[in-house]
Amino acid sequence: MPTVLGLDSSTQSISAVILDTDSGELLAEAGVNFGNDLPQYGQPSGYDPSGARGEVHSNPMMWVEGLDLLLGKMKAEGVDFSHISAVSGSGQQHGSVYLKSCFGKKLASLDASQDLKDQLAGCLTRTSSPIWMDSSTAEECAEIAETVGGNDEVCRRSGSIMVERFTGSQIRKFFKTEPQAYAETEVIHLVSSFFASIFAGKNVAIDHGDGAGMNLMSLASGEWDEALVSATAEGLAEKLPAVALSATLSGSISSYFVEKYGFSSECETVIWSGDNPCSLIGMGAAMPGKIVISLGTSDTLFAAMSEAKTDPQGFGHAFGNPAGGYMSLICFKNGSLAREAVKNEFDLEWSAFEKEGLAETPIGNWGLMMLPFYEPEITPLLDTGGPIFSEEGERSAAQVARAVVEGQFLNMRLHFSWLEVEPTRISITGGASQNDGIAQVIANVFGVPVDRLDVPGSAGIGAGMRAAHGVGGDLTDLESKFSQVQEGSTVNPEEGAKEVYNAMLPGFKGFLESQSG
Ligand code: XUL
Repeated sequence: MPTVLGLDSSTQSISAVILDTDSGELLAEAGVNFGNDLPQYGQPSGYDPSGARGEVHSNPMMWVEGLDLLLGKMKAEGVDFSHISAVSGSGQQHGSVYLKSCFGKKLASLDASQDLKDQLAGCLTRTSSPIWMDSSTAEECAEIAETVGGNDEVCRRSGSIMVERFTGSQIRKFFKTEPQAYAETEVIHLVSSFFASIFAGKNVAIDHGDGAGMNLMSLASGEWDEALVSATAEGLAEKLPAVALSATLSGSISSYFVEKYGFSSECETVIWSGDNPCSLIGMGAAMPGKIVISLGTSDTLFAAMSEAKTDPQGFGHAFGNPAGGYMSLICFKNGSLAREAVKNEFDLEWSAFEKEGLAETPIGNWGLMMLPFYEPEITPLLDTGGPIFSEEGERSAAQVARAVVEGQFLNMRLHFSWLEVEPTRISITGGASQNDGIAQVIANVFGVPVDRLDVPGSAGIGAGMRAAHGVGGDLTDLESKFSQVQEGSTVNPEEGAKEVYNAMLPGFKGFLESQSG
């Protein structure tokens, strides 16, 4: 079994893991943080903070420069890329990159003595990429839904109602506002397929996992949905790459990586997927039965599904499962940035969110509830203009620290019921999952044990596992090696906690509804 490279291009960073799929060892890991390592782009959290009217865009050349920086750093640290048999990756979902016809030609003849950024910058027709945090396309969502016959029909076709952060409405907005640049666009990639193309040295396909997050793919057939594509923008069918199974091989690695970083010219490339589908694999949740909560810039809850189920309320989504079949996904925009906002506002350390910190306040916070929406929330769709509390008055830092996490997970519990699964355990991943206090609140709110897995970043590990799967590796074997519960990491619910939250939930629901207008 091979040594593989898994990359993860996320909102705030790009990182890599090298896995030995024989021994189950993590051979190397490294990362580049866009804010810290590439401050010249002025995007401290990985996106342009000056976006107006809900626009959130990133500079795709910052991502590309991040990749060169990452591989250069690893090489300088002595990492030998020549043993890697296969590479794949994970991209933040929904973000899109708009390219001229020269992109394909440039990829086929990249010069290893120059940087990717200098060679590819001239191929963009749109210098910025709308990303998943963007909420500026309500109008376009409504237009597409109306053309296709309403949101129920969009959901039946694509697995989700029209969603502002999904790629379709973003493409329509570009088509309407910059028709000339749209016309010059030969290909529109997702973050995942953009990077996959760079590695393969040619334009490659979008996979079913990430493709389903565009409001353009038919969930039933796994092909582009003609009605949705033509309702989105004129001539779009010709600008979309093919859509393919996640385990699709895309040929040997581009000579750029062979010459510059020492990869073997026989290293295979496997098409990339979205971060949540990759995390599903990395968390060992490819088969139905496991619920995963990922605590990142966004918090997500996902699980494999044996059949494609859709959320009647429209907040949840059905995507392709990279292992075959489907997965559900619910995304909460106010994840780590909201927790961080509380930490910064009260000048707290993360330890304030640990068990000892949260122990200063009781489970249920004396009835204090918070809608922890520092950014307009997407589940549910709600713009409260900042966090709001159920009670007026003075609040201690400890109370607010508890309130933000309780609010986040009560909201999550309220919005996952359409999956109709009664979890018996939950696996958690992402930066904040190592925080015992936050893990305890999750266990208490859901009333089940919470496991931490031995994987440092489930999207990157999942990408590596997908690379191995693409060249014939067995997913069950890979899961047994890379997706094990970290010893001693399980957090059990505290006695009586679930009852407190059961009692709080109707009040929390009412509080949310009172703000929805
Ligand atoms: C999922 C979503 C986010 C991004 C974050 O629908 O929008 O989880 O994938 O990278």
